[in-house]
Amino acid sequence: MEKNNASDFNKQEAKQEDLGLNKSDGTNKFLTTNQGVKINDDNNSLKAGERGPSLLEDFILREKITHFDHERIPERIVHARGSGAHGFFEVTNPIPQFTKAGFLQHLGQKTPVFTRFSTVAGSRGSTDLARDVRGFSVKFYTEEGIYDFVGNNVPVFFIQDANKFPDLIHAVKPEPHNEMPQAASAHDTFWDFISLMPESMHMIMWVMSDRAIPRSYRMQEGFGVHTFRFINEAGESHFVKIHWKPKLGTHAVVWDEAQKISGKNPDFHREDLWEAIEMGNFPEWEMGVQVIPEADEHKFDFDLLDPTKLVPEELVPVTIVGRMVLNRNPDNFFAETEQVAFHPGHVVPGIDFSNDPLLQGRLFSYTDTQLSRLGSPNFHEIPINRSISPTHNNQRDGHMRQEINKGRVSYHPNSLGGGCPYQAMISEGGFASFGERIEAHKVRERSDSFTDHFSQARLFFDSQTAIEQRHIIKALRFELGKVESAPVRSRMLGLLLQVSEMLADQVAAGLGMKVPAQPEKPMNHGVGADAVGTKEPKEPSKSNSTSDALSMIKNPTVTSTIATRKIAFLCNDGVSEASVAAMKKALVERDAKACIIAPHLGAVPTAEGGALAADFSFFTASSVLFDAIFIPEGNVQTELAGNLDAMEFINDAFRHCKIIGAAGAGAAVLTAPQCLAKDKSDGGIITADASDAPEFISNFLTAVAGHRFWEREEALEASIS
Ligand code: HDD
Repeated sequence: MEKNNASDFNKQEAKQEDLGLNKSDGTNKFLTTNQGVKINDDNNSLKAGERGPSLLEDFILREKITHFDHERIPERIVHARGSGAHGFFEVTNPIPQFTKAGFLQHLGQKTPVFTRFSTVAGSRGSTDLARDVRGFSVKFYTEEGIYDFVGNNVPVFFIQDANKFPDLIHAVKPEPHNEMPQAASAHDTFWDFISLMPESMHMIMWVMSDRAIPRSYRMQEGFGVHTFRFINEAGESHFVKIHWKPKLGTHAVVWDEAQKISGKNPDFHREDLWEAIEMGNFPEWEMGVQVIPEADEHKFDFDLLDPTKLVPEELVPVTIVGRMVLNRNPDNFFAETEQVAFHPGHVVPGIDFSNDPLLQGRLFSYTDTQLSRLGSPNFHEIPINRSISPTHNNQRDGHMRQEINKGRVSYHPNSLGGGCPYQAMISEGGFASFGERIEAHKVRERSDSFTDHFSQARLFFDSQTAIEQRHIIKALRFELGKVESAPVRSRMLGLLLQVSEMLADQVAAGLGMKVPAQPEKPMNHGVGADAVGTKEPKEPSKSNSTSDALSMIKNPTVTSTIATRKIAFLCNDGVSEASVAAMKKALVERDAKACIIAPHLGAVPTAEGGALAADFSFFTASSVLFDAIFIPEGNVQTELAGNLDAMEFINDAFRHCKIIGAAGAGAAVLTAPQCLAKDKSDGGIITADASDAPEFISNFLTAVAGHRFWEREEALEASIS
């Protein structure tokens, strides 16, 4: 389709205009059949008499039911559950020295994008808060065609070779005999597989960390995982790792909270993304690159082609090149978010692949999966997938073909069509693969440089704060605690031992087991003695290095903003309107949201004789859906202590290390015998005699900006074991 000229690409609306060609709105229109015939009665089927049988002749009924019967398509085999949004990518630091990709050349240049976030293991209707990796995919509608970034919120992967992907996914999905558990890795088949795959150990550290339970899609990093190549105008190649850093910082919830959110609001992340965009709080990330010259390929003590390894930011810093802003929700979930089809093989000139064997396998898988999911090789014609740069080739026909190709010529070379469409020279933007020199034997083998499975797992664990390490230990205790097979648990302890003795000991203590003296040989090296193509894992390096960028708490991307945070105001009848108003004003000024939670919906009478409108009742809301709580002043606030739901609200907030602000009689609620916070005042509990006490509000806001008061957790469980 010939729709856009080059200047259109500099405005974000280019893709919206393109989608507009397919948009439909029934407002003030007649109801019709799909053939355009106006319908006179959409309530009754055609029958032989009022009480008689329906007639086969009823084409209106048949069309409606037939369409309905076919409304579902197969869900994605992985990443089935997800949410997407439109936006733009803007260059803030052009990098023509590294890549000739047209969309990265000029300062201020904008490219429309559609971005989808997802969980991996669960079905389409599963909870957002599963412990899982999050998919992070960005479709760039560039002037030179579609570029898809298809990454995760974790920079490494479980396996090194795409050949193991079906095994990994079979192991983590619900078990095949009884289809349980849904959206969870805490079951035998997953840990059986992992315990036999030492290469997964680095990824396991990430997935057991709080990275796997993000507070929001808007508060997580993104990583391309593989090493890719950038090719510049001179044809020079640089290896590159792509990062996304969220403007709101990288934050997580705690596991008990995640499980409760899954019950209270399984759409928590979906709703959060949708609401933020609707409210004009557009989520934003910076895109950065770690660039490594070809000549430095072998400079590291790990292999750049190994997807279970990251390049520490201390070794190669991340250079920020642009920002992505998501500023528009889809009009139709199915048409856009469900039908969007990403593919790491959708690249533009200036971006190329490395020989990472996981990436190489992915390059096959993604088109193949769209054929069964979307049903036709014409999936690129679905509006959300359609390039806004012109497409012309000799591919024809197939299910649901939309394009009407003119002329008698559908082959190349041809003379009857004047040789058209014609090939583009490289200087005209034609894509040419990087001419890497390869001289090799055909083998089914892994390089020796892929055999160090533990050093970076250790690097990750050692880089975490004590709080984060405790969360990893608890996650492993939970997950392995759900595993019935003792040999699987024991084998896992053997692997953990090679990451950290402390980690293995602590997990073992939680499981009531002993760490095996010797790590058990993985089955593919031992029990199945004829196994081929695998190698003994290397001893981990003994270096005690750490990387602050790997810790969410130490990570420099943590910001101190409270923008878009949700604060629950616990209000009994008789609450002080002035106290509510003062705190609300301060929050709104900083783009945070205040929600009134009361014993009932409707009007909450205030001490001043007015009324506040309750957003939720204690029955419909829960602390886990908010970032912090505030208990305003008001004479009858102490009665909240007698409300079981209100106390559960406060106790959960305390347990999850949330900031609790309370003023006047509101603060008295915290001294009730049934309150976990009783006698446990800490830096996360901000109280004052009155809301207008000096510094009270600003102290509360500063504490909320710190996300959680983690030290409380230490006090709650004096010892992990
Ligand atoms: Fe994959 C979907 C990310 C390895 C095969 N993958 C999919 C999505 C993301 C990723 C974000 C969802 C895209 C969307 O929102 O529609 N996948 C990754 C990452 C990997 C990875 C970061 C490792 C670094 N994937 C991987 C391998 C294979 C696949 C090794 C197969 C050999 N992935 C698929 C797939 C999916 C998919 C089956 C399912 C739906 C789809 O592609 O469109 O083809």
